[in-house]
Amino acid sequence: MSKFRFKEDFVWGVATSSYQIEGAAHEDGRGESIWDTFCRVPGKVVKGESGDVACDHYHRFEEDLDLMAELGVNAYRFSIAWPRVQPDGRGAFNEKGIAFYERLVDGLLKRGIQPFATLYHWDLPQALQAEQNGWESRDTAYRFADYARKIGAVLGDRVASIATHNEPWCTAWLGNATGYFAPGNADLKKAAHVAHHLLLSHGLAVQALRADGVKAPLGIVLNQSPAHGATDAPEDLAAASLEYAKFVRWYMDPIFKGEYPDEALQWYGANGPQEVIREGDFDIIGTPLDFLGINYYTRIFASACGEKRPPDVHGFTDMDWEIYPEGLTELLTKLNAEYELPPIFITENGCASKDVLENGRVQDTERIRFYDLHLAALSEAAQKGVDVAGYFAWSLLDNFEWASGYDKRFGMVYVDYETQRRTLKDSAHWYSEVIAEHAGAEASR
Ligand code: IFM
Repeated sequence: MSKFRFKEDFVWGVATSSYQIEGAAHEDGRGESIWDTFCRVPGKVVKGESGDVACDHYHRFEEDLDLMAELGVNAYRFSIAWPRVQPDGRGAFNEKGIAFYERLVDGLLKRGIQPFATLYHWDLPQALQAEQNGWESRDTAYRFADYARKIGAVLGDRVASIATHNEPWCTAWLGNATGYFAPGNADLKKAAHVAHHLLLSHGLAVQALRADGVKAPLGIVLNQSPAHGATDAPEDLAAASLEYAKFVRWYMDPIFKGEYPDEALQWYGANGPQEVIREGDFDIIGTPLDFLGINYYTRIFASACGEKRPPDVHGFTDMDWEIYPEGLTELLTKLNAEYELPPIFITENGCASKDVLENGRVQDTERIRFYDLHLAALSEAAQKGVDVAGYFAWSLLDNFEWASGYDKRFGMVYVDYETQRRTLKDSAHWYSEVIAEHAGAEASR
């Protein structure tokens, strides 16, 4: 009997992204991405690591598909590397790159696993960055829609869904306001312009795919957290409200309400997106969606007087992110009350831990506890009326964790990067049992 209560056709999946696992960075005509460039900048990535080889998934995808089948997942969320299929981000497409994703999708379908594709998980073709400052340029949004159209034409009848972007907040904020991610800009105004063009590109891509008759459900994936004040003092509550407006509402409001939140616009002041917003943009951005993907990891803990650490209730992950499962229920019920939402998928949820492979086993009990707590919180949200359609654990494999390199392990499957040998961790066996129990409970309903 499953303790998690989800709907009958609930989607149980695992997620990854192209640059984090594929490797084969210089093979079969793949173009450079901004992450290839960024990884070469000294000091940007821990130990100067890169996704050049990563999990070598490009060569080992069949083995990885077998692992998914062994886990019993019914869905796999992956991303397509734009520079692998269109090396310069415009013009000619690379047939070999496209063929890789066709093999991947067909391999999933053969194993009864639904392919959930994401078009952009941060690996912008470097040529677009060099020629027109990437997402700072409005034209990049149109280039993205062309690329989306090609993927729709090739894979649109075989994938279970297409998400335009993964976590545009990270692209805009970490890539352009703090410089922590590629392309490494530290300029608030750039970040605001980039965010607007990302949203525009999302709407343009959805419109283009629909115009072409693509039947796969279309959506976007946003990273979200509820925000709490460190205390109940009005200044702390105001800080929390502002962080929520910058992090969550900045993306939700344009998509579902046709405007940016005033509170955040005021905070941006002259650094806001006003110069790049054109008439009609919000109609494009607000094109209706078939689903919303939410990536949930932790909550925002805001204080008016700089950083404050939350109390240690459920502990912290190896990223030093607070484990706060109740935030998932809170976030989803709040969103459900505030917006007209399409069905929701939790498209990422997971934790990094200091895993050790010993005698062929990885006893990642912390990760099991993390998943267990979050699935319970998700189940509670479903009981409270949120239309929860599925859950994707982040991640199938240990992989390249961006600026943290390979130091942080998020996988259910341990990867020995020397040998590329994969080992199912205890959490993988646990997840497999949860999925089987749920299927059993459904069958006996
Ligand atoms: O690894 C990332 C992923 O690429 C996007 N969401 C958060 C994960 C963990 O940091």
